[in-house]
Amino acid sequence: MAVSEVPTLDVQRIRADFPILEQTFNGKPLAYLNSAATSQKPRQVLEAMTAFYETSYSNVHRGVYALGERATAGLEGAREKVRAFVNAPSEREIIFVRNATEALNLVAYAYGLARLKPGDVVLATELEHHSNFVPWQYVANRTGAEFRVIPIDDAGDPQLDAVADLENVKIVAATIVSNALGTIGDIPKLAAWAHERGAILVCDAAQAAPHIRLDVQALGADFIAVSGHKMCGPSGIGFLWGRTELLLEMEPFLLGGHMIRHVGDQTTTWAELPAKFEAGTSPVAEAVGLGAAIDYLEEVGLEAIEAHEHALAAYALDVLGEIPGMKLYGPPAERRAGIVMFDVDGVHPHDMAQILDLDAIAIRAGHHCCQPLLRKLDLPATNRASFYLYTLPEEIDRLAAGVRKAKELMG
Ligand code: C6P
Repeated sequence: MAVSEVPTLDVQRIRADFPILEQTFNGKPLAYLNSAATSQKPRQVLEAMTAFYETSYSNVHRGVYALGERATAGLEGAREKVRAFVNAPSEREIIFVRNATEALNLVAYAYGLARLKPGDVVLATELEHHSNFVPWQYVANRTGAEFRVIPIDDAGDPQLDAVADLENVKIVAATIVSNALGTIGDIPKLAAWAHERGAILVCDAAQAAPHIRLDVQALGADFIAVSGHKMCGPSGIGFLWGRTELLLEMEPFLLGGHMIRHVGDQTTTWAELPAKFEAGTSPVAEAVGLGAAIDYLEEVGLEAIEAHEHALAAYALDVLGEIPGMKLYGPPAERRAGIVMFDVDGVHPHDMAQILDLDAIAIRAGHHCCQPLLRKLDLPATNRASFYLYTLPEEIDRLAAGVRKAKELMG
């Protein structure tokens, strides 16, 4: 193994926290290289959820009894952890949702659909995951606004000159970290560009929150959307952060219990933030799990995780780059999270993933929910390996050996 940079993480000690990684498939240890799809969960998160269910579970904000208060404290304690995690000015700006997709739809419907009109322009980058592309395309079509795509260069950076002359830009949608190329975007620059035009910037932080330190006050975006399951938390919970003034102006997205102040026969008034956007029974145990995941990531250190991923990305680009017929996409390692998208001459990406699976190496094949990007690259599908705090360089060696084997088999 020839990793020259960091890893400052004690990866073996971290791996001991992840029971799932102890398994073998086909008699071989699991090399889970698909963390961008979803991360694995440490014991600390699983135990926090079990303990919560065993001692504190109840509905929240409703029961006037001790157990209900305990459950409410669990939910609201998690909200405070999320607030601190992204350095939001207020807990009222943290809205719990199911995942980043729901957070982005919330903004598209409650902000976009309500405000856009013919003549307005909505921009999304060519790098976007469908979750930060399709909702904007849809609300633009519904309102008569124009939907335009910001082209990107080979590193994944948006080419703002191409859209600089557009007038009436109202919304710019951009990812902080690409799930396909791994590119870490320059969000403060993009926020300044959007704000100069009187537009808001809606950021997809699904791949950023797990891997790099986020500070919403320094980023300058107006909304960010996060999924808990990609950052060591459970599935079924994510969050939207938005500026108070925008959240206050917006109409609700989902209607029903908990989000009301007064229900009259003809009209209803809305609860305060964040309840206005949290209709129905909250994902309470999931929030507790997300809070435990944040504690876990903070204890390991986001900066150490990011450095570890840069080192792994650099190593992967080196060892995969030596394979004949290998095509690698995206920016240099220091500008990307632990994500490497590749394509090998003569081996279909789905065959590649299946052959690697025989050696218990799990990677993703397909369009990665980024059809606009794949169209630009003129490819129907690629492979993607993605790393996290528990990934070992040896697993990347196994990936490279598996890719060579697949080439021989298919060649
Ligand atoms: N990307 C991947 O394999 P949800 O499904 O709502 O938790 O996350 C959606 C999403 C939004 N933005 C980005 C940048 C993402 O990467 C994802 C999820 C997974 O790349 C599944 S398609």
